[in-house]
Amino acid sequence: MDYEAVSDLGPDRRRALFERTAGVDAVRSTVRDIVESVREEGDVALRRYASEFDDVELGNVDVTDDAERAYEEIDDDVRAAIEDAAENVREFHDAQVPEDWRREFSDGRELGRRFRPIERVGVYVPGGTAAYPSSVLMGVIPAKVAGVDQVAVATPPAEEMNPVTLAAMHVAGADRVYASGGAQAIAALAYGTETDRPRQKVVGPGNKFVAAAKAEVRGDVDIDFLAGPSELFVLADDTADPGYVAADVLAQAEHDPEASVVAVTDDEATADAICREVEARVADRERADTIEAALDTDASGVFVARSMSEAVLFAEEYAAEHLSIQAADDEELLDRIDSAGSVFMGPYAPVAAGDYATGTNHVLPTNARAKVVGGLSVDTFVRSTTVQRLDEGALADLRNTITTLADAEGLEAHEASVDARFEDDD
Ligand code: HSO
Ligand code: ZN
Repeated sequence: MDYEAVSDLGPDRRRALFERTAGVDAVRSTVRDIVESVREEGDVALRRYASEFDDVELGNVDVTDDAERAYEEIDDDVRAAIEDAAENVREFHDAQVPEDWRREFSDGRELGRRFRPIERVGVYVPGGTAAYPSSVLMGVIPAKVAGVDQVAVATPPAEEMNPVTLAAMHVAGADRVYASGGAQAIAALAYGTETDRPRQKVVGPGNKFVAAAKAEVRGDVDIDFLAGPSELFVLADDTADPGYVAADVLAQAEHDPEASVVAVTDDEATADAICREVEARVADRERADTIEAALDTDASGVFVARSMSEAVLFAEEYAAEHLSIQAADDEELLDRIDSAGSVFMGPYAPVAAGDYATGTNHVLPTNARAKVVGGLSVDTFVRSTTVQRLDEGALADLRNTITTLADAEGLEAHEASVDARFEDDD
């Protein structure tokens, strides 16, 4: 592969890089039909799609009981790894639990916020060509830490469901497990079927069909954000190890042929070395075909900027799901970037560490949504309520402001509701 100069990028290439849609728009109408069928036919539709898309003759959609069994049966070292990762994820999310508060802002005017968990949440966990027990932890643990009572997880059906994914459901504390995948699973979680009631919020990553289905049900239920195929942006200077950069690029590219992986540096020799390392390493990867397809799209590439400032602007506009900074003045560079889902600082923080085990969440906004939203967290699963208490003096202080505005809005009963409190005094 060859590196390109940032300054040479034409409008089409810029659009592919900065307005990533990963094919979601193209499948919207197919997905709309699937969502409609599940709404109308419930489990019958889920069974039909399981047979059509997953080649599985589905018995029970509910496979909750299999999770505990899988937990007992998997290898000890895999069970220990799930528990280790789960502990770090739990610890990091415990630190996010918001506290209720009340404060007197002026004499007799007390205001506050309280936080309460959503009651019933659905978490989608992708399957397909890989298994994602780690995504089970990332979706379920924050919900449980937030205090969500009923967490249902849906993951694609298989003749033999992946035992590690099932075991992770048990470790994370999922209340229900459903064998359902793709757009049909999102519809089932959102609208319910004979198997289960509708959920109030549906979260989790997935392919373009899952992302399109979430866009479809949004409005009827809450969603987190559209988390599509993986993205990586590496910001590297001439101190970066090109082998590490290449290894991280290949790692995120193996998720999906439509993954977007980008490395930007201000140093030509580093750019060239990254390209050579990618070429040298790709053939050894088991999922080389997927990686090559991802590297081939217009949304991926290795680029040389005229300066680190130009590279920083590129990173900000790209607003990556994962931003890796491998540069001498990494903290300074980070200070200049506001938009990224999760940031990996220095040579010893490969993105894979956060994918599995540092404790941060790996369900993150893609398609430049990091400009407006953060990744999955405890906040995703709580709602806030504001509270106010006024004493008589505080209401008297506000009386004129309230009645003047109510009058300006032509809402006389509002005005009267305040005046009523002072009838005895007037
Ligand atoms: N990098 C993915 C998460 C993941 N990686 C799961 C490995 N397993 C999120 O974009
Ligand atoms: Zn990953």
